[in-house]
Amino acid sequence: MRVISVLTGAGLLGLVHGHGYMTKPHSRTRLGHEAGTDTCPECTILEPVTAWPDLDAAKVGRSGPCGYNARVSVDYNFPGANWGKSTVATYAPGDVIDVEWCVDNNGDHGGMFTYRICQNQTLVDKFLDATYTPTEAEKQAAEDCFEEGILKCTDVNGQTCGYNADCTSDQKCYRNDWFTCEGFNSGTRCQGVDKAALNSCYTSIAGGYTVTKKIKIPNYSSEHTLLSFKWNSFQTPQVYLSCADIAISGNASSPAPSSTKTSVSTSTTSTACAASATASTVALTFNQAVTTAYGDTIKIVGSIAALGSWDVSKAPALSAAKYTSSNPLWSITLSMAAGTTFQYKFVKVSSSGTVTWESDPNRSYTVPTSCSLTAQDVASTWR
Ligand SMILES: [Cu+2]
Repeated sequence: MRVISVLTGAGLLGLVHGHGYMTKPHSRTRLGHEAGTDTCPECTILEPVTAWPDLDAAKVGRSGPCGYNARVSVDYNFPGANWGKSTVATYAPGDVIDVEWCVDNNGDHGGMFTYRICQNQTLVDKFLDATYTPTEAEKQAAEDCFEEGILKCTDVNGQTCGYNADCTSDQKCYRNDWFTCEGFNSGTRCQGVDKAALNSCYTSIAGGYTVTKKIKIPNYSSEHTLLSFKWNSFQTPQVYLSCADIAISGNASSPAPSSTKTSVSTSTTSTACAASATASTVALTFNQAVTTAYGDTIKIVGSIAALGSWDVSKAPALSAAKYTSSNPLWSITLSMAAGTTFQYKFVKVSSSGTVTWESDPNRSYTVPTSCSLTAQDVASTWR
């Protein structure tokens, strides 16, 4: 089904209308595109289905929780040559991370979206075996598990979580645990979330806009699991699904080193602070000014596991949500234990995979241990 009024005057463009897919962390779909296998990553669509106003009404069918791109006949529900065999990011339970998807300029259908983790490893394992294609029953069982494991907007402290302007309070879409695009009828739509520049992320049809939100990693650990993205379109009977392969390990809320505690307790002014033990972690926001070309990604790689242990493929990527031509800012917020010391650099990864490192020496940083400090900005410029 297509919306005829949109097609009027749009001609053939309407027939190839664009859509969206998860870009950060790198979804299987994004990796498929970057490997040249998938010429239209934003075209992984479950259709036609009831997408609105009941967000969970649609059965996933062959699309499963990770998506099936019928245009290029790629099933993302099992590992392919260039995706799914290893994880693209490692997080700790309780981490608050930036996640991003990309909406095409010609297929911004409005609606609502969510990110999910299924905590049934037995179910998820069926999607991690390159030699096995999950059945539709297994795909639906996993989808049901993902629906139980939504990572609520409201779980992230300080994040604004609203209701969708196209949803009325008597409808099933009236919920703020999912994320909402701006109103479709108001014209701002999903691109209104970041208000990012055209081509701030890659789509094949009309250029993409980033859509960035924060999620909180659940208290769960797995060497290899899936983060599933689901976008329910308001305008069209379509649902968009993609998955990223991630690991969850460690403990984000570990207390500061005991040596720090000892020194704090000797100070009379800090005694109350030590007792309340508030600043065990600090939300560090790295704002890196760096001009990039279309398709580039900026990552932060460093000496600790959260920064990939100097492995660029495991390093977290920054978001270009704040990027403008006059203020080329890439940023990321990472939750780190107070007192942690590490070295790092920023790297630029081109769309072809070429990695460019910042010049020496390494940057270094120690997470502050001040009791009242829970968030800290770290600004820098590419060198
Ligand atoms: Cu579409």
